[in-house]
Amino acid sequence: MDNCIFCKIAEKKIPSTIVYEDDELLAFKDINPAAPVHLLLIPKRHVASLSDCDDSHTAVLGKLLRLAPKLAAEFGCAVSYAADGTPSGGYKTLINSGPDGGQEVYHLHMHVLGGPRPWRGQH
Ligand code: DGP
Repeated sequence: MDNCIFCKIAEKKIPSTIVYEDDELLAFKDINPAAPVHLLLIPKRHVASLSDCDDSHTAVLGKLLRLAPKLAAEFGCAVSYAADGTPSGGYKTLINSGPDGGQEVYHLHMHVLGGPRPWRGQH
């Protein structure tokens, strides 16, 4: 997509702090972090939003979801359990869709937010 900022990031036409890349996915740091850890995970192939996905996106959506906990762990936000089962750590995954969903950039992306609270804004 010509005027898509995240396509340009995926094509390395504009700079970003890339934290993961493979053939289908890219992850980079949010330019305006709302939490100590704030990553954006995108499919490289342009699709505007979750609502624009069809069956051809099922596999890449699964890969996006599977990548989130791996990167969260890499950035110190893994969920872990004490011997008695009490959980600690963790992170939030968030996909905004459409104006009422708070979406600002129309290239599907998943936020991964973590680190000690409080976080900024409504995340
Ligand atoms: P959303 O509201 O879900 O569409 O979130 C878009 C996010 O994208 C927002 O947290 C800021 C981030 N963002 C916008 N432009 C850029 C950019 O050029 N580079 C990076 N790294 N992040 C950006």
